[in-house]
Amino acid sequence: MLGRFFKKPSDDMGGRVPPGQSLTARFPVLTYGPTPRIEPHNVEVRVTGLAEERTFTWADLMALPQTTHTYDIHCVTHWSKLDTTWTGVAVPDLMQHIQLKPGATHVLIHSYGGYTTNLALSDFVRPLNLLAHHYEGAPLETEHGGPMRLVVPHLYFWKSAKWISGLEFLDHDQPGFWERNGYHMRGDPFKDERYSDD
Ligand SMILES: Nc1nc2c(c(=O)[nH]1)N[C@H]1C(S)=C(S)[C@@H](COP(=O)(O)O)O[C@H]1N2
Ligand SMILES: [Mo]
Repeated sequence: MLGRFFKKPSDDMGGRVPPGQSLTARFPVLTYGPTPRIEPHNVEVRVTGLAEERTFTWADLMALPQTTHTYDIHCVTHWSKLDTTWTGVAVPDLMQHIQLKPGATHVLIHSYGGYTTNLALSDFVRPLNLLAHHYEGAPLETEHGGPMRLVVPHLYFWKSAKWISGLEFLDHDQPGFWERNGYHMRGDPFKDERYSDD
């Protein structure tokens, strides 16, 4: 059944397919729990914790530089998808408007609906990371995290929080939803960092 949609790469596509992953041309939806439906004009991203508290409205985010990137994504459930194109606010551009407090080393990403995931600042503040609102040139579908999701392409896709609502800066690493349920704290697909006992 799965063989119809997932094909084992004949090679690793020049190093682009991590160990244990198979390519798909589809775009599976993986959501734990109900799908929150938020109108773009209601989207807010709240900054809390070890940073000057502030809230980015949708208008604030749209007024920032908009960046488009094409790259590969890797889900811990063993599918990878090559050459996905996303448009949104690059995290370093957002960080220009966030004043961190001394000691901040990590960020816990919050989503509408209660999902969370953790990142070291060195994994969060990267030019390829986007607060994305368009996928393949069209507004991001609700199921895939629209109006706005994080995309962190160098880590497994569970780090790419859909329906992003907040950034909580911390002086320690605090596990998010899947990390509390056994997933790896970092999740580098090229190191096969799937589960916390790996
Ligand atoms: N808010 C939220 N973000 C989430 C999830 C979720 O359940 N809720 N699932 C994660 C997981 S496990 C994966 S693999 C990707 C799936 O994104 P997709 O449904 O667009 O393929 O979203 C991640 N972000
Ligand atoms: Mo996932």
